[in-house]
Amino acid sequence: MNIDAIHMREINMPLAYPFETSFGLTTGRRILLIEIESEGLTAWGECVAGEHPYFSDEMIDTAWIITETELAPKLLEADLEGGGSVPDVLKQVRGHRMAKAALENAVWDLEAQAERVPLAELLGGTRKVIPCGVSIGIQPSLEQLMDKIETEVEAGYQRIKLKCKPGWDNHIFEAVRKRWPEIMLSCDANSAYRMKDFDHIATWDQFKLLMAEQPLWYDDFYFHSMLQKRIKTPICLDESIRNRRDALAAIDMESCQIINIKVGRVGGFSEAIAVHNVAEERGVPVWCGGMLETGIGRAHNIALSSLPNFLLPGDVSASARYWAQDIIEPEVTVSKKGEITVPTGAGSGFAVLRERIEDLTVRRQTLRAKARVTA
Ligand code: OSB
Ligand code: MG
Repeated sequence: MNIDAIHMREINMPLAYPFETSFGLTTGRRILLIEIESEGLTAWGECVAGEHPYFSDEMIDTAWIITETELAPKLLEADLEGGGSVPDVLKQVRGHRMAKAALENAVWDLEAQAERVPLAELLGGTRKVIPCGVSIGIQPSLEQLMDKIETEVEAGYQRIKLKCKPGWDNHIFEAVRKRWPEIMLSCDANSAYRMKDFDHIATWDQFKLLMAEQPLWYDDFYFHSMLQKRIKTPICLDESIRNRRDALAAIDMESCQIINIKVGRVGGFSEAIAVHNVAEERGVPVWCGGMLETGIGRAHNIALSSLPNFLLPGDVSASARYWAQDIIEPEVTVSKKGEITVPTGAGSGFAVLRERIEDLTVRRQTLRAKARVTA
């Protein structure tokens, strides 16, 4: 399979609801989309790098330049077997995993279309439906938080994850547990705590959280393993896990009992599957994280979540929680049971709304393959 052209574009989309984490507030997204053309087919990928290098060291502008100057030219020269052969083509470039993932995932999507199979099946997925949770940002007040949770619990979501930070933790956990003693509840600190907070974090055990996500440094395993020895609440790692070896190290060191897999964070579907498999072999459940994706990235998250060791509800939720209008059709919807049905059509199973994307585009670039000499 040869790639004839790679179209890069930046779209700007306001979020329907602002999203606040311990590292900042997001009101709208600037998103790098990739469209690849190959032998009459076209497939899309979404780069999940943020507007700032706050969640990771990548941001949309670094992803743009690396894609344009390094990654896309390498991909255009390669003779690909499919999505699984992309990491080898891009391996000379260190890091920039979110930029790489957008390209690799588009190639997997293309391969699924060419083979006329659902992307989920091509990735090794087995589930017909996936269980869904929501990630609820830091709110201006406890009342607003309680209203949000009420809405999501009513909608059927199976797990509520609360973003937290020092000063926005115990009092909200307490209020939520008082009102909903039984819901599946977790928290995500995005690295907001330090060693001096170990005793404080140990008090969370009383709230029966399903997990505490990435409480400490974004690049740490060792101190998370020290913390895990002190608390009963299972630690889940997000930011720290960049690849399969990290997952192995974290599991062996007992730094976590659960892993959040974000396909962009680990560099694409190949590595996401490798993390999934190594966790499965060691009995560690995984779930699929979210990065405020448009429908393009969301469709890819749904396909990935259909793999067997995605045992816990992910942060993959309905399009309407993010966008007044999504850029795919149909929009992603969640049933009253809190499930998304995995599409059974070829490729991602969703149609991309090209006109709507055109309207949102603020920057574009096309790279084409050099004329190929065929024997
Ligand atoms: O840590 O999971 C995170 C969004 C941006 C950056 C980091 C994270 C998140 C989320 C959003 O939690 C989850 C979603 O897409 O709903
Ligand atoms: Mg997280």
